[in-house]
Amino acid sequence: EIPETQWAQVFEKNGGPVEYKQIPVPKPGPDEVLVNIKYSGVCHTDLHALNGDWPLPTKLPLVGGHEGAGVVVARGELVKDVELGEHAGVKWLNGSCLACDFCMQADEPLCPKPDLSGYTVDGSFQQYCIAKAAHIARIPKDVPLDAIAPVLCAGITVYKGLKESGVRPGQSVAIVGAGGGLGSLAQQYGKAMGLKVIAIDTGADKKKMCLEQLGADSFIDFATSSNVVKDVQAATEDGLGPHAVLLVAVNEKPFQQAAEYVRPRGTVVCIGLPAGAYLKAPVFESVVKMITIKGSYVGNRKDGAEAIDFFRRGLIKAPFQVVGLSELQMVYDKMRKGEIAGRYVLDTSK
Ligand code: 8ID
Ligand code: ZN
Ligand code: ZN
Repeated sequence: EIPETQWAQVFEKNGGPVEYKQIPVPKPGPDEVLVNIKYSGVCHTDLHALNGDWPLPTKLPLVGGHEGAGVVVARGELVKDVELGEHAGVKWLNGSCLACDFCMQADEPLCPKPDLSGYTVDGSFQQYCIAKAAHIARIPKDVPLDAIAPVLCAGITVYKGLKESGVRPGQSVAIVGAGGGLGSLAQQYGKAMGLKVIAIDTGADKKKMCLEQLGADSFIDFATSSNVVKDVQAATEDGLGPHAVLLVAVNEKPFQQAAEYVRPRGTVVCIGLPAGAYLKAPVFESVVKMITIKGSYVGNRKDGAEAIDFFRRGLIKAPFQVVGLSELQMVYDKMRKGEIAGRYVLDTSK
């Protein structure tokens, strides 16, 4: 029995506030499923959407959220291969056309007509959420729904980013923004892939988490370091810098600095999306070091399945804190101040 109404976090205009209130439970279309969301991670992207940070308008009013983990409770008439009761994840890519040049090559994040959860369509900060059946993440029943929620965006994104970097086992990666949601998972995926991890962020809590819980080989505090470039290079065995840099910070500065410390022939992967930011790199060093600078945007369905499988095999353990869906505003307040080590996960039942 699916109820007529449900609890959700909704905002009417960019800038907020977010309002915890009752709204109708949506009905899935022919190619869609309805997922009873049990837990949803809170990604910094949700805050960008609320702020209206990006040159892409959001739906309004909007239910945010795109790390939703739950149970399929209804399906449209065209959906044959998803059973009621199955565990499923609602990801950033809620749907794509599956017919364009990019979708046909499994590059569906590049689809020109995507549905984006918690951005162009209502997302997972509600108890019942719709997703295109073709795009849901399949979550094995032995995987806990609270812990897997952050994997559905943060995990998939950093896993894809590491693959895009071309880095190989035994090589080194600098994770910039290591103490946040994406950064903490990036360290775990990096470790699982056999990489040496240099974590860059700030504060004693994040330092402790990176070194003691996430397995970073070294930690550089960007706020207290007198020379981040030198410190990052010094953290590699031969002093020549890391093979790859994953930029997951919400700040322009490191996007203008990474090219200076990345290793010759190395790759800088841009993932974080600070508002209005520009990349910058010195032409001379970029040329004579033969570096690559690229962007990476979530992952395709297969990346998602692989990222979940890493978790299922016990390779991914990143800290998260569970609070009620009703407490989203508190999470945003902490996120704005950069006070979150790891991820917050919302329990939609309270
Ligand atoms: O597909 C994508 N490209 C994608 C997917 C998901 C998220 C991109 N994102 C984007 C988000 O929109 C956001 O801009 O990645 C960024 C990071 O998301 P998050 O991990 O959810 O944010 P967070 O938990 O707030 O962590 C950010 C961390 O960056 C650190 C902060 O201290 C925080 O721990 N940081 C900052 I701000 N400035 C830094 C600096 N100069 C820094 N760390 C190192 N150096
Ligand atoms: Zn996200
Ligand atoms: Zn498409």
